[in-house]
Amino acid sequence: MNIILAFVIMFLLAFLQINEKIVKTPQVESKAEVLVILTWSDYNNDDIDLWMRLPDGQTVNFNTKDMGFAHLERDDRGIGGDIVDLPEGGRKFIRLNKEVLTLRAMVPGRYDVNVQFYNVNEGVMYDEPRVTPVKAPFKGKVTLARINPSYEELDVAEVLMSAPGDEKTAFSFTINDELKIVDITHNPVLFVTKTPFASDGMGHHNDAAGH
Ligand SMILES: [Ca+2]
Ligand SMILES: [Ca+2]
Repeated sequence: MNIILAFVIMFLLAFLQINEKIVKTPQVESKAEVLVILTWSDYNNDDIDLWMRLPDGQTVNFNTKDMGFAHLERDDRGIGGDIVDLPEGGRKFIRLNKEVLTLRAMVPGRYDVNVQFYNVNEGVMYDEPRVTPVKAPFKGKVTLARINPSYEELDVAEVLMSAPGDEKTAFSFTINDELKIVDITHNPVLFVTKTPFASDGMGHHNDAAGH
């Protein structure tokens, strides 16, 4: 056998194995079982919040991001946080309006997922001053997806955000004893506005119960 050809084949096999590893890495690192993804127009400046009520009644939100197996990856504050200071000086906008909540385990029980309009951020698109920001009313999109054994979207809900303080139910779902997601409903189930630090509709913390 031509020794150069043999080397070429060995190189290609090694290369393919490396590529295969790169492709597989995200699955290996992903420990999430369920994703709940909130997105809204990247050209809206306002802060809206994703909330989940767990079977034990506790909630995951911007103020309590980590509740064991349930975790909010990031509180997106609309335009706040989209401004990135560059190491060489200056600023760049990375316009993104997205919050992701993960369940790392399938814990049986009923879950409620709501979105609340937290506050309005006035102002222009600093980097694109001729672009008019999207203003309320606007719609948020909430996706419910399973990760294992493969990515599967189970529901996509739209929530209309009209004014600060608005609370809308995206969906509720049950994880049953067979660890399947069943009984997805869209009936309004309000729990956010009862929480002390939720938006009071005035665009700031409602701390009436806090002092
Ligand atoms: Ca937010
Ligand atoms: Ca943002």
